[in-house]
Amino acid sequence: MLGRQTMDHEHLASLYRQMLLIRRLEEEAARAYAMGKIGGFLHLYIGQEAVGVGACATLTRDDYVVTTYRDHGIAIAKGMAPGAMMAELYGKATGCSGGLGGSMHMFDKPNNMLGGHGIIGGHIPLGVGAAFASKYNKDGRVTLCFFGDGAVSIQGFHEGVSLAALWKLPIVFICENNEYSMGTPLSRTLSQTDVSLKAVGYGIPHDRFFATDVLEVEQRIGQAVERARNESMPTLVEVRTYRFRGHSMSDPGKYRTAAELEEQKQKDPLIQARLKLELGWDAAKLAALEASVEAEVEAAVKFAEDSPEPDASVLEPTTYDGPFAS
Ligand SMILES: Cc1ncc(C[n+]2csc(CCOP(=O)(O)OP(=O)(O)O)c2C)c(N)n1
Ligand SMILES: [Mg+2]
Repeated sequence: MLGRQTMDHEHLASLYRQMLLIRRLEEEAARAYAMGKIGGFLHLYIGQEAVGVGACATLTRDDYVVTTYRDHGIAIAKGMAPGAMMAELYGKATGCSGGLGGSMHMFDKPNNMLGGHGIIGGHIPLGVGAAFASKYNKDGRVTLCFFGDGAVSIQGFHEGVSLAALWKLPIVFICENNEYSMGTPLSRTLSQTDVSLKAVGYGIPHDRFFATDVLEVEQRIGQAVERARNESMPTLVEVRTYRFRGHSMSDPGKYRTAAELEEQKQKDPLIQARLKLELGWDAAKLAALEASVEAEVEAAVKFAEDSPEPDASVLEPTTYDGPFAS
C-alpha cells in the first residue's frame, strides 16, 4: 500500500500469517467435512489466499467487503474470528450467522463483512449499494466487491459496474480469475478473456495482474482503494489466481491435468511469501509465528466442536423478522 521500496519483513510476516491461518483453517475444514462434521457445500479458497489477504490489508475496519460463496478466507482477512468462521461451517449456534448460513454465508457486522453470497453476480449490486450509501452519507468508506470470472457474463455484474461508473462510487471490483467456472475453462465462457477490458465499456480505470506476490496484491489494490477513497472513482481489477482444490468438496477436478495443477502449485503465493521470510527474517520468529497459527487453528476447531447446535426456536424470528434484526 505504501509502495515499499525495501521489503518490510515484519509486514510481510503479518500477511503470511493471515494466509497460513486461512490455509490451515480450510485444511481442517476439509478434514471435518470428510468426517461428516460439516454438511452442505464447502468451496475452498486454497491457492487464492494472497488475493483476499493482500486486498483486505488496504482497508480499515469501517470499509465494506462483499464476496461470493468462496468466502472463508476473505472473511478471515476482513477480521472475522476463526472460531466464528469454523463454528458456522459446523452449523453451530456460535457461528457468524448463528449456524444457519453455513459455508456460503460468512457475515460479520462489526467488521463490515457483508457476506458470502451463493447467487453468481447477485451480490455485485449489493456492493454497489453499500458504496452508494457511503457516498450519500459521506462516510469515507470504500467497498471491495470480489467475484469470480464466472460472474462477468452475468447481468448483476454489468448493472453494478455501470451504475458505479455513472455515479462515481467508492468501490473496487475485484475479479478473482482462477481460470475456471466450476469445471469450465474461461476460454469456453468468455469471448474476451481479458476481464479487465470490460472496464473500458464503462469508462472506468482497470488493472490486471497475477496474485503470486501478496505484497504486489496489496500495492496494486491499494492504488485502486486510494482512487475510490480520494476521488470516488471505481476501478475494475482482474487478479489472476488459481484454486488448488476442486470447485467444491464434491468436485474431483477431472477437467484439468495433474501437470497443470502441479505447475500452478510451484507458484503457490503462500510458499513464495515463506521463502522470502526464510531468506530475510528471523528463523525463530518464523517458527513461533507458525506455531501460533497452529494453536489458533486448533482452538477454532475445538470451539466449533464444543459449541451447541442452534435451538429450533431461532427459526421463526430469523425467517420472519430477518436474521439478527436488532
Ligand atoms: C446465477 C447462478 N447461476 C449458476 C450458479 C451455479 N454455480 C455455482 S458456482 C458456479 C461457477 C462460478 O465460477 P466463478 O464465478 O469463476 O467462481 P469460482 O467458483 O471460480 O470462484 C456456478 C455456475 C449459481 N450459483 N448462480
Ligand atoms: Mg472462477
